[in-house]
Amino acid sequence: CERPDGRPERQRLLVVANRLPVSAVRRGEDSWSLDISAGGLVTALLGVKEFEARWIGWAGVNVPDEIGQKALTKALAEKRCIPVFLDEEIVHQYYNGYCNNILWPLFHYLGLPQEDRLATTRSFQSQFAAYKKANQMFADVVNTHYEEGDVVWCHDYHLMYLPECLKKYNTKMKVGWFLHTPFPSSEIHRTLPSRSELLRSVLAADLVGFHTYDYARHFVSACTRILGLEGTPEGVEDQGRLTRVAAFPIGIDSDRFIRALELPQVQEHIKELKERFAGRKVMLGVDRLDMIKGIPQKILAFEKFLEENSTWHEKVVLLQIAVPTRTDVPEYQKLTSQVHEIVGRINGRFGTLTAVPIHHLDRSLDFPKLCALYAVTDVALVTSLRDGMNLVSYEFVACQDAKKGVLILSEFAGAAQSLGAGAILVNPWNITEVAASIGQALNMHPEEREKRHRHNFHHVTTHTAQEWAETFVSELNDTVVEAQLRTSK
Ligand code: ADQ
Repeated sequence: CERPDGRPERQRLLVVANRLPVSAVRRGEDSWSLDISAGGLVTALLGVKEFEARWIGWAGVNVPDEIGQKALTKALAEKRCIPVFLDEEIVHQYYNGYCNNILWPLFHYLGLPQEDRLATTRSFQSQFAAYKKANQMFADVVNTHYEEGDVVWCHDYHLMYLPECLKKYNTKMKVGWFLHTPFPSSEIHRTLPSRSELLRSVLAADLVGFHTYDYARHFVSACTRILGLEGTPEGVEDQGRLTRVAAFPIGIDSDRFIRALELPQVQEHIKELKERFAGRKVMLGVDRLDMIKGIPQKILAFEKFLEENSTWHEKVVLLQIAVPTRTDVPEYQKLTSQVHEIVGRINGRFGTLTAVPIHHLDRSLDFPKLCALYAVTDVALVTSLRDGMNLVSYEFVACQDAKKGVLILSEFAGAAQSLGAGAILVNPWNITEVAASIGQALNMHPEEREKRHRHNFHHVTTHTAQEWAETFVSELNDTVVEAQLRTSK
């Protein structure tokens, strides 16, 4: 069954990401239970109906024995998932080491902690070797399952070495690579010892995508300055071969959030929350507990607001929901204690027998509770120090059509470029400015709130996750056709 352009009706899409969209728990020697773990990427790709998608990635567990591997492979196949088995040493060096200790902070402009700097410099080569080895293992699995005409879509900073490995197997494979984090200024990228190898490998892809035009521009300028290649409006050219580079801003499945608000369970939560916080304005933060999210900065700005606005004491509450991540990493443990300490101090300072100003939860909320919280919020606070996009700001807007609450948004989140006209943009490092914005948001006239909300709601409901994925894959198909035409001339 073919379309007029010769492509099959439902093209096969191999989505390659470090983690599969399911969490696996071993129940016995040869039995596993699987849970779909929802996140931005999972929701985005589950909503895309045009393709027959298969996922390739690590299941997040060490499975050293053959019986376990066979059973897990079989269970995952029912969910259209294909595992890459990584042993503990590789995970330690590739995932904890090179990905999370080197690339993640670097791409978010965060330096390494002082005490880790030298240690990281020493272990750099072995971690990069493990990174390449892991990427090669992903490539082997892709190559085994690849069929002619498939589109291979590689995701994120974990797999920057993958495009080159794939093209070595088959130059005709259609390969796209998308980065979910920011791509930093070339001056930052050039500090990475493996800077050239990573850029060259990414350039082996046919299409390279980023959330914003700025990240794309940083990437092209890194290729120009570090590799001496020519940057063009279309991308990067190397000896007549063009790698297309462009911005593809991600979105959410907005309908899923809007529909959820009608569910009786969500309505029930909304009622409870309204009763619980009656007479108080609700401010909300929802983040993974990560350095990049600027949680201490957000809480300090709220403290400053309370210091300067005694009339608001007991009339406003900040709910900060922070889901712990990378809990085995000392720096993340330090961040958790730091947040707890600041929250304790502020609650001690401004709390009364009947009300505390901050409710901080170290946990994930289920979808109905999350939607209800978004819906009752008056002001959402997103203070990321850097963030590729930030989907929480999109989810908040999707749930606010009744209330028309205000979004305070860091100018360092990619979302600032799409929701900037409706949000109050802030520099999260400037707590005086953030505190003033909290006052502005709480006192905003309903007409202005409505106008700002309309702008953001329109954007969030028209630039969806599905549209993002379809645009990327269709651009990838077109890029490959154009390249074939160019070489056949
Ligand atoms: P993240 O850094 O994880 O994603 P974000 O885009 O905000 O950041 O997505 C987080 C997701 O997790 C949201 O869907 C949110 O609802 C959920 N979540 C967060 N905290 C939660 C909690 N306490 N309880 C329940 N759910 C919670 C990375 C990049 C981003 C980029 C995305 C997608 O860092 O910049 O936007 O990928 O490309």
